[in-house]
Amino acid sequence: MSDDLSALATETDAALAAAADLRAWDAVRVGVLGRNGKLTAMLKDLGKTPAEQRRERGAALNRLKDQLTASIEDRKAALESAELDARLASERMDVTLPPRPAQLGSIHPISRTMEEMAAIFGAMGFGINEGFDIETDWFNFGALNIPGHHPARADHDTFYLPGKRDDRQLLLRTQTSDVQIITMLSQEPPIRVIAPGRTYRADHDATHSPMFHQCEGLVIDRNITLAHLKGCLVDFLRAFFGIANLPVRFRSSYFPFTEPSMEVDIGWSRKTGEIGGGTDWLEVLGSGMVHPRVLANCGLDPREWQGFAFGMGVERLTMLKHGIPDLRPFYESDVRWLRHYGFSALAPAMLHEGV
Ligand code: 2NL
Repeated sequence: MSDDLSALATETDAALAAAADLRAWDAVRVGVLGRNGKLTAMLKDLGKTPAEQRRERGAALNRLKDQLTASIEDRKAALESAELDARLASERMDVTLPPRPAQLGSIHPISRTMEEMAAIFGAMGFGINEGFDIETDWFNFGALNIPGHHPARADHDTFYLPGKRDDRQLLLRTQTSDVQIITMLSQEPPIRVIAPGRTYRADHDATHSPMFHQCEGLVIDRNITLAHLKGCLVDFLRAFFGIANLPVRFRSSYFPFTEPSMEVDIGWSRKTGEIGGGTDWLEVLGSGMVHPRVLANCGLDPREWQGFAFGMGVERLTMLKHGIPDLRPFYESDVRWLRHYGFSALAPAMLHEGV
């Protein structure tokens, strides 16, 4: 082999050995075999070789080309396999590491209280209806016998919305009574329904949130009396608090949509906070016989149909049942608070068997 050919062979082998990755390898390949590569140039120059040496040099160049092509391909295979080895080493998974603990969610106390209300009233034959957070002032006030000038409209610190529906002012509902109005308008009596949901009042301090939850209930049938109301609510409160002999007191009150109206108190100890013990009374819900004008507003003849209704605050009952002292964390989504007061998704809503 002539000197220039063996020099190229030596030089190429050294460059291939020095190529640390496929990019460097490709530069060597192009430098030798590419269009402007050294070997390509030698082949092009074959024509300038004196005729008597041309045959021998041509054969030598072809052998060199085969030899270099083979060593270039060998180097490529070696680099590829080294690269794969490096990836396998760096991406290896250590199956002996302990698993990361799975984060289990929990049921929010508000949701759990509403599930319990649904379970207890459900067992008494009540269904659940849901209305809309945005209502007209007719469904929130007018149908409930609260006329435009009535002070209750101001009491409720209503969020009014720009815009109207059916020529009626839009607002965020201040209670879930809209649900019962819709139920009476769309469903023939007898009716037994509860309406849990979000309600809104422009009121914000340590004990009031502008968004909170209420659960109202409605029963309409023939010959419904105060005795039905009292029996139903005493049973509910005893089941909800899980205290079979919980003292319950009905105290005369006033709501525009019920007549007569009664506030409902349970026995507790102001000093220890214990529900069912002590000699003090704590107001927990409002109730009454549905006002005849409300029945008439919903197309029901008050001489044929009577009923009772009640309303309670979900946050308030949740705080009392679980001894939660502050209203604000209910809406702060602090996972430490939720872990402390939340409920396992697998624990069913309590029905207090035997109460
Ligand atoms: C309270 C008092 C109450 C009602 C809500 C009602 C609904 C219709 C007709 C008559 Cl459609 N009444 N709801 C009745 C009495 C009391 O809520 O203190 N809630 C937190």
